[in-house]
Amino acid sequence: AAPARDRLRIAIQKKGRLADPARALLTACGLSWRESRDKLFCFGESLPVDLLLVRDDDIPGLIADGVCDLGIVGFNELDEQAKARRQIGMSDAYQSLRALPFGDCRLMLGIPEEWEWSGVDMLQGKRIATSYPAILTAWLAERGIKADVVELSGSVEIAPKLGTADLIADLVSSGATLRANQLKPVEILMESTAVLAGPVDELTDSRAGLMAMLLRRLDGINASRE
Ligand code: PRT
Ligand code: ZN
Repeated sequence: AAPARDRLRIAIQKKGRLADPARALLTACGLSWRESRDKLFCFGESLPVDLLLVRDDDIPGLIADGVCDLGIVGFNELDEQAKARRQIGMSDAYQSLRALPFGDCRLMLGIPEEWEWSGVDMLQGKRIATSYPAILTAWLAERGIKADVVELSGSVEIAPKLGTADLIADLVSSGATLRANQLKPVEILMESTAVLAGPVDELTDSRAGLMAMLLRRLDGINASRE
């Protein structure tokens, strides 16, 4: 187990879609920070709750390793890394504690506009580009489909045009990116929102009380929104 600490550490995205809403939500929970110049670490002032500003991809691992106690991350990223861990026989190290009211998107299959979608069987033998190989692999296996999963870290939507894949599985919100690349959405693999993630094992030191208080405040904010 990680050593006892008396300050809670929350990882949020440094830059990107979830950075501002995550910070705004934590501010609404009554947290405030003394900004550090490098802005990687923000020291909590109103409460002993510090922020770590990182890439979203790093958040599940930081919780798994006990470096951070909580994180705000897309469920898509959390689940991708959870599935990847399971595929290599590792145990679950984090979980989603609360769904949050931002970061909504869908992980969808996008096929060339000129294809006529006749169902998942037409995926047999195809090459599918994605940044979510573990989710896609599990989804294909559940349906008994053998396809090549082509892992790309970015610019997934141009893979069909480049000839590196036949179709893609990527996040979609408005659908404009698919359209701009002459692709159309045909199948939802996952609905996602930002989530507050935490460890599977409960904390036992003074951080437990801080975490419980934060969750109560969060639930209060969510309830007043409804
Ligand atoms: O630098 P870092 O690694 O932290 O950031 P990142 O580039 O990996 O993540 P970022 O900021 O792009 O997204 C963070 C999280 O926001 C994702 O993990 C999702 O949970 C959530 N989210 C919500 C989205 C979208 N909507 C979204 N539309 N993430 C990405 N997109 C991309 C999508 O990949 C595609 O390229 O936007 C494009 C599609 O958008 P539409 O509106 O054209 O359909
Ligand atoms: Zn990322």
